[in-house]
Amino acid sequence: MKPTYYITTPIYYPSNTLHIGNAYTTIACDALARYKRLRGYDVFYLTGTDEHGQKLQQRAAEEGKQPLEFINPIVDWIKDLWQRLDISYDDFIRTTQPRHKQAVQKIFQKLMDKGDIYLGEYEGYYCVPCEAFWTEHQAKKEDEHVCPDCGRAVNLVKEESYFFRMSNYQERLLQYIEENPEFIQPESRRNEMVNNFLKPGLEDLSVSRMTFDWGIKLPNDPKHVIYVWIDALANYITALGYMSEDDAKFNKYWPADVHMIGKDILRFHTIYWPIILMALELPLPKKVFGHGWLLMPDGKMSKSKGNAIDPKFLIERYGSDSIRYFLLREIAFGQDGIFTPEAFIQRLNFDLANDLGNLVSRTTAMIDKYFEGIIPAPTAEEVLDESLKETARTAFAGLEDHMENMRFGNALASLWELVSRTNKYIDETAPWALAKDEANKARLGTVMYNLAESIRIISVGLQPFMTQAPVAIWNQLGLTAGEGVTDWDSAKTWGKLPSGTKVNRGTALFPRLELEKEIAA
Ligand code: ME8
Repeated sequence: MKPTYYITTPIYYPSNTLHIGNAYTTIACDALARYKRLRGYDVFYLTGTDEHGQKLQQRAAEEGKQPLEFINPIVDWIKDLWQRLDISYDDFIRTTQPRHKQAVQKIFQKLMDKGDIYLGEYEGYYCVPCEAFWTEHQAKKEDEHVCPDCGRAVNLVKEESYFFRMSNYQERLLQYIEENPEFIQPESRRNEMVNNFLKPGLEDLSVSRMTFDWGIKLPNDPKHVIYVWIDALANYITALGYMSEDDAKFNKYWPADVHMIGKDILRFHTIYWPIILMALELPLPKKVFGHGWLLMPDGKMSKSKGNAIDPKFLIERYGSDSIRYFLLREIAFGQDGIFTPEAFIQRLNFDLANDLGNLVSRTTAMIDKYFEGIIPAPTAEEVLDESLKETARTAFAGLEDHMENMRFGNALASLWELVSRTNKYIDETAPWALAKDEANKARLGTVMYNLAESIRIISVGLQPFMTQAPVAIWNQLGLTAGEGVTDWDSAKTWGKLPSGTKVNRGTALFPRLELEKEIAA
């Protein structure tokens, strides 16, 4: 029996096509899901779309469409994006699917039956873009009322509403967070949740709306629709079949190992969601990781700001591997990071075209030139080779350690230590000089073997991050992917590359780009 690993992305609002900020979360989850699979876990990777709520109903109305008529093409666009980015999700949940709606109604009913939800009247402020409730005190800013999260105008709402008794669970949640320091990550975000939201005390949460109808209706009071955040958060368990006839996946994968989200929605995931789970008497997710924002030089990337970058444009022009690499390498996961075209092109040129791409093409070119394309056997090792092998060991161990702690950028930096070390090995061994004297043939062959073997190890380590480059590298090394040569653990033993196979010099893995020309595009 393999150990299980359940990982989720937020479910995105299909109110618009997605930008690379949304893709960032999904790419990070994909890297982690692939990494865990490579390490032998039975992974369940969930993503999807959050399709109810007032914002979506309004957006559809603006376009003169029914909600689903408006949403469906966007959901198709999103699925197409994930396909182009090689996202290896196991399930895609849409909150308008019957499997989800039925389970959410049952969840709501269960909470009512337990007495956690009661009928009352709501009076306060609502932010439609964030789909969030705020009190007078929270929303007041000088002589107007705005959303404390996004700064936009809020609406005064007064309507009959069902309420969830959040305060009943406040102490338990506080205790849980204190006893489980790993639960909310990074640590600074945990302190913010505890000090700004939990300690001041929780108010009962309004969990139904009456003034619009695009949502899941209350089982016994269909004038109300269920608050979209309760509906949305439940996706993490409804997708596994919780409260359905087939709950095998739920029993197998819950609790989630990690909910990966942006820091903007941490409050919903670390306060509302755990409290709902406690009320349902279910175990809490092991970790909620709130990563930072992808910023543009003029602030947070967002559709409404008009500074969003279309991921499909980037994929078309640079390929999905380059985008996946850049986002994970450039931004320290957990912190904010700025996307600039200059930084993007430079990383592609320096790390991918020069360091990695050149290493592969120089190596296969030399094997072609000196050994008619056949990878020689290593028969003349020298002391110098030990340092290359040692770097392979430490770089790979570093990669694993960083991945275990979701430090994607450091993980890639660790792998690139081996890339750099291997490039340096070419300079140190000077194959062109060895090639001048037939007496050095065995040494030259050993150098070629070591280069190819080092590249093999790099290609194995690349697999969580890139989907095409590893395969292209195996093809160029004449390797048939499989157990013993491309599986994760094969990278931990030097010498797994078979000699005697023929390299295939292909096209450059990553073409060099002209900065000026790309920025103009
Ligand atoms: O909040 N940088 O959906 P959403 C990094 N439906 N990540 C970003 C980003 C940026 N500039 N902008 C967005 C919702 N994101 C709810 C979620 S979950 C039960 C319901 C990412 O479409 C980040 O992961 O607004 C953020 O949490 C998510 O997109 C919000 O997507």
